[in-house]
Amino acid sequence: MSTAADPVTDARAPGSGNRAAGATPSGPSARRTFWLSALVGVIAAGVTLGVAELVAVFVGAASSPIFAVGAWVIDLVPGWFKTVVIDLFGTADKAVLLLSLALLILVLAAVAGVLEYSWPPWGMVTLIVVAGVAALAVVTRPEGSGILALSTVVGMVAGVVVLRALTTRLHRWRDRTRPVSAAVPGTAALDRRSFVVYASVAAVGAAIVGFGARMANAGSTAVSTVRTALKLPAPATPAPAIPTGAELDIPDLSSYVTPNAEFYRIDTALQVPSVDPSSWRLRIVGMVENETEITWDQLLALPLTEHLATLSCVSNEVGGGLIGNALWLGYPIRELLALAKPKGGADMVLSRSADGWTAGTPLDVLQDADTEALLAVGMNGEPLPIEHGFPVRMVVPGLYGYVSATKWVTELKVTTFADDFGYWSDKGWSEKGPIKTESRIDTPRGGTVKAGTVAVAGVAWSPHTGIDAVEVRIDEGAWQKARLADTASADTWRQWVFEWDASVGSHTVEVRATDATGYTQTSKQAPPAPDGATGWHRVSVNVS
Ligand SMILES: Nc1nc2c(c(=O)[nH]1)N[C@H]1C(S)=C(S)[C@@H](COP(=O)(O)O)O[C@H]1N2
Ligand SMILES: [Mo]
Repeated sequence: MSTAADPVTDARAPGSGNRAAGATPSGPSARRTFWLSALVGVIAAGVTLGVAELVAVFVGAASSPIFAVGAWVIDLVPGWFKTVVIDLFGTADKAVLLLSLALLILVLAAVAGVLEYSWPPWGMVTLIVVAGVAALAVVTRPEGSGILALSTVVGMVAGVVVLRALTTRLHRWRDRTRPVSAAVPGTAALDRRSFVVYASVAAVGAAIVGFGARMANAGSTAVSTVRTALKLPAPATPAPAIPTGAELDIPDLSSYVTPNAEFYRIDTALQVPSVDPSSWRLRIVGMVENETEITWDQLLALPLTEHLATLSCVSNEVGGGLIGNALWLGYPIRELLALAKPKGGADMVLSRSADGWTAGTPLDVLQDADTEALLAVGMNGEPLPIEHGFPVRMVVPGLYGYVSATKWVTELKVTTFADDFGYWSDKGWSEKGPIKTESRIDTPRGGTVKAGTVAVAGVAWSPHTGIDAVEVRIDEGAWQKARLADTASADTWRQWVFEWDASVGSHTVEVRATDATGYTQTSKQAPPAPDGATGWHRVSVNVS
């Protein structure tokens, strides 16, 4: 910013009638003052959020107001709206939510600034009310508590101080345009400097402190350090070795086991819950003879089982990527349920996460001796990644994640479908969610290929039932058998390949699978809601 000339007064010099010849430069125009007062509001909001983030480093990441408000919005909006947003933005839905929230805050902040300048104390009142709502959101979250309001309250106090101080400075500067201000000692240049310096320091300070603190909060450093240092016990019952024939080794074909870094992630958590294993507990409550509680150390001391299973999201479109196969390490849930002894009449287990999310799983599936439903602690040879549920989650072969795969799980409530419902089942999704038989073409995924033999390959799944056959057809011709890769069990997807003698031109390729019950995938196109998408995956390929 130039100090030699005063851009404010220079710009409005011609025709401004309120300046006597030879008078000192005056303050900003009315119009400019309006925008500066809006800017004051934005800076005050920035200070509020920046300071709140800073305090949250000490009080706990769950006290961050913007994330608590975001989480609140997620829980409050109706199911159909969520479905629309997820359809439009897919897994970017959270970024979109946070961006909309930031925009709303920007507008409210500008309004607060303008109000405080022209109609005090209504700007302050606005800031306090908005911060109050945010504090309420923080406190009422499932992981919330009264003390967590501290971050927002301290941030709010800092914001009010800055709002007042900057508004006062803006008034002083602006008043230079009025003849009466000649009586006040000083010059517009000095008043301007006082405003600009205060505003810049507050804005830059808030940005640096806020950004730094946010990084610290997002890293949830404490729990990731604990996780890195962890060594899980070896399984008492290891998974059988994966047959070498399970992996076809075709470029662009999904690997049989999905690496953790590539495993899809779906949850409602704007901020990943940080759950320390040393304070983690699982309570088994509800319709049971013995209410049971198990700690992390007790869980690890039990004979653990290793099991390979494919997990899919009900929101997965035909051909979509919301599915993965991993080696899970955990303790069979049926054994824990046997300790708790469910009472007659119960038919559902409502599992609850540290962040309040719930899933309703059929009790008989969890008790079934042939279903490796696990309380999992390990994923592909390491502790669960934090975003995949560290320290403990559920994995139930054959069921979509929304009715079974509770991450950061802390409670199992034995109950009935008549009395309880899981998070999504209350929002237009089916209460039962067996994974549908499906298949996907991974390669070629469209584009252009060379004429001659083309390896068309992909995966097919019907977890817990198993896949018996995969067929491919070209240009809606006759169905032809693809070659199925080996599999470790019926609980995982299977790779398949079809050697296609591709001729020059444009072609369509389709796939369909038949599961171990003899059921062949329906051609009927259905959207994911309410209980999973159906239809044949089809790609268009140019052959040259
Ligand atoms: N706590 C919690 N657990 C959850 C969810 C959630 O929103 N919160 N989403 C479920 C859904 S819909 C799916 S598909 C799986 C996804 O697990 P992943 O992210 O490890 O792939 O987690 C399930 N467990
Ligand atoms: Mo899901």
